[in-house]
Amino acid sequence: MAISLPPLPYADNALDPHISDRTISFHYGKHHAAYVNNLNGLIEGTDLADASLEEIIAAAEPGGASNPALFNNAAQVWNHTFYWNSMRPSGGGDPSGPLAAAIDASFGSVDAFKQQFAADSVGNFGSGWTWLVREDDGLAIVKTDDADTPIKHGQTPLLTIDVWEHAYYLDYQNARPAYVETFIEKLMNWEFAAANFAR
Ligand code: MN3
Repeated sequence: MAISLPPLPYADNALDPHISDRTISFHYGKHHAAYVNNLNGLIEGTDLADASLEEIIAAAEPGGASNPALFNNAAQVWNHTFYWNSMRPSGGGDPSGPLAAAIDASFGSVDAFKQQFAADSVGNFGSGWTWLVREDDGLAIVKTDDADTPIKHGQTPLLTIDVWEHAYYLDYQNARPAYVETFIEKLMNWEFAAANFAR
């Protein structure tokens, strides 16, 4: 059973004007779809042909000798699906309930979290991702490079922002800080984060 491209959780133009349907058409329709197609080509006829995405990620070593192409494509499929769900139309605002309490405990305040998340997203050199994750002793912000993903490192992702240039260049050109600020203030899906936190 091949890995499928999950449908977007909203219409192609639902995040406009913050993320345009033109960006979605390339980022989801070309980049994310290509990772799915590449992955299916890599697993076809192998003992991973019927494996879940998470099983494939666990079976491949990031950058290791075993199969970096397998890891990169599988992790990028997983990361992008998580990214689409990390945004919603009319998102932003503040968390509530147990997640808000956990953010206060780990970062001091929601505003302090937002400042650190923005700084780490802007400062993540090159292509990668910035994540809010749950670790054994609380919440943390982690940056990953290229396709790397927290699920490979025993962390539970709650939210992510894609800071590869293809995520924002059509709408923001080189202005990554403007994309990051818009993501936090207008798009961030706290309900998704809270649901992941409650697992
Ligand atoms: Mn991307």
